[in-house]
Amino acid sequence: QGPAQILTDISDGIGTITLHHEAKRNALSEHMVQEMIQAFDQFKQADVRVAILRALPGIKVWSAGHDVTELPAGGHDPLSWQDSLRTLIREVEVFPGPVIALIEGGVWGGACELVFACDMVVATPEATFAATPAKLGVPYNVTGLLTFLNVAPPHIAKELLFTGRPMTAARLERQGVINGVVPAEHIGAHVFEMARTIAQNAPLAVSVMKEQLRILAGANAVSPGDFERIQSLRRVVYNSQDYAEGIQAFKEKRLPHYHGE
Ligand code: KGA
Repeated sequence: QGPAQILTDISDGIGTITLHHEAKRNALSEHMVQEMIQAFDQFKQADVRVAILRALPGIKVWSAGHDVTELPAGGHDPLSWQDSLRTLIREVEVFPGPVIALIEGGVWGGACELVFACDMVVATPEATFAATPAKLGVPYNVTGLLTFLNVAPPHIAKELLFTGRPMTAARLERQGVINGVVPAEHIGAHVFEMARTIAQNAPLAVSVMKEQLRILAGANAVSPGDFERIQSLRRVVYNSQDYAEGIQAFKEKRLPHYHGE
């Protein structure tokens, strides 16, 4: 199994998960994701009312996103239902209490979606957020795109997804995508205060509202035909040479050469 890649803490009904695999820039490996799922289970048993998802204070990279070495080389859906990132995001969405993301440093790719899938997001002024599927040639999946569309205005979601460039916390706060920007020295206290306020409220009311909001946010009527069309379009992308090139280039630490085929 190897050493733990996260730290957990429970106090006053508030559970904290701290990403702690700095050597790999907190990439969301299968290993780390399994540990996070176990932590959420432990929080449920301990009647945790609010969860906080963070990395170590002062960190430069909050998370580098999906562990690219675990993405299939080609010919397979890189973001299928059982994929570790997808499993983790569902876990956050169905956790009975709110999950607050506390962000210092850069947030990349799948980690950007994970953070946007949290119920609230507070970041330091230096934090940045990048959605990278276009950089790697990855056909992002349907619920994944919906996470972006449910929190960001369409033009901002598209700028994130099409450019793959990091966007500042200040810009995302102005757009209402994240809840607040708080200097590093105060962010811990700020988020704990937010969590304490929620933890003092009626847990059933909070958790049932969260579940209702989750169901409403996913209530998009896509016909079976449209869904199959989306899947077939995505299949063209993950079967392409460009997808294989994107993953290979990452592993070889070089820029990819894309040809659109
Ligand atoms: N997956 C696997 N390993 C990773 C990784 C990732 N996403 N990101 C970094 N690493 C490894 C890297 O290979 C190196 O390993 C170590 O972490 C330190 O990275 O020491 P090793 O064995 O060589 P590095 O690059 O030296 O650190 P840095 O100079 O501090 O730069 C940090 C950043 C975050 C800027 C850099 O590591 C980076 O660009 N990482 C990739 C970010 C990214 O594009 N993520 C998107 C992943 O895709 C994704 O989530 C999806 C599904 N998507 O976009 O669709």
